[in-house]
Amino acid sequence: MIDLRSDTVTKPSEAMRQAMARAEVGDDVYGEDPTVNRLQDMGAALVGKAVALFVPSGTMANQLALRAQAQPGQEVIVESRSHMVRYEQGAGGALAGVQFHWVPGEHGIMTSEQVEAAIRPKDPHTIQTALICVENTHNSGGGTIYPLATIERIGAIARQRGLPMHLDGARLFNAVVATGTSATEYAKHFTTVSFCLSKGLGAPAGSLIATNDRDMLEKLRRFRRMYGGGMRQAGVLAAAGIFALEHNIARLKEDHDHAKRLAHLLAQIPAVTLDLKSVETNIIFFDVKSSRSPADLVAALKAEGLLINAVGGNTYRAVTHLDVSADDIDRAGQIFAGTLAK
Ligand code: TLP
Repeated sequence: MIDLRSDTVTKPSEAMRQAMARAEVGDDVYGEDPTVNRLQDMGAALVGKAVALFVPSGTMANQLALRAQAQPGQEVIVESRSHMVRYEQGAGGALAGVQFHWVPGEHGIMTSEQVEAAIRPKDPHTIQTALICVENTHNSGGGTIYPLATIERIGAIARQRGLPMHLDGARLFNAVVATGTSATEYAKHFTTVSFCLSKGLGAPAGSLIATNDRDMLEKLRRFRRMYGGGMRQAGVLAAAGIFALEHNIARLKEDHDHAKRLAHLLAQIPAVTLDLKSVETNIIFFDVKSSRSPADLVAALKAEGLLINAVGGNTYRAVTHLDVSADDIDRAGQIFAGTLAK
């Protein structure tokens, strides 16, 4: 089966499993797991921050960032199709008690003018803005990369208005590899930066949230405990994260090349509408005109050995990752064309 539903489906390689099996562990709620501590130090250094916290998921990293940097009843600026809006089960409202101020970006990218206009005035009637969030790369935007200049402009506005910023960098390293801009350069405008080990980097679970502010780290640690994310001998998972950071960053380029190749194959199919320029990293969104319903088309593709996600309307998502080869990509193109021709 060629599984292009997400880069979350990657399975730990044999070498990664060996690193996990050998991991030295301790109780991480006491701060005593040496492998977790090493991963946190590595992760912080990679994004140019002083400290980082290992958490079970990207969702928890985002939620801790919201909980630690906004008060219930305050407002958080987010892009309207961001993961925090679409895919976190309303946790921003349910757990942090914040209201989201949605900004509709182009392919998920907000402009600094839009962000500035969304900041609330400091008058006694108006809800108060607490935090600005940016998602890079932007998942629902199509794996799109924030131009560094846009982040710099948003950062300058945030500083001027005294607002912290959080980066949902679930796929930050895809942006890094695609542009050559360092993670530190992207991260320096943000108070908190999260990135996932369990997407294209290939670890089975885990994310890191990094900051320069040690008081912030302690807040994040308290809220991690509150949210049930304090793990014990988590070094077994952290070892997979270390392996991922050591071996799987540069190879993300292969995933990007595969995505471009697949996009090119799909775009040749008459029933498919796909903007080739929109494919910047490892995520492809496209529309299909078909007499089948999306569920039926997904099932028909599955029967031929290809998994993709229908994401609403006539739109579909395919994501490349380290468990798909160049041959798989060609095969996926053939399956798609063959199934739509039937
Ligand atoms: N995204 C998943 C699904 O939840 C949609 C996927 O298959 O793409 N931020 C961004 C930008 C993400 O894309 C995701 C996962 C997360 C956060 C959350 O990560 P996890 O799944 O570890 O909670």
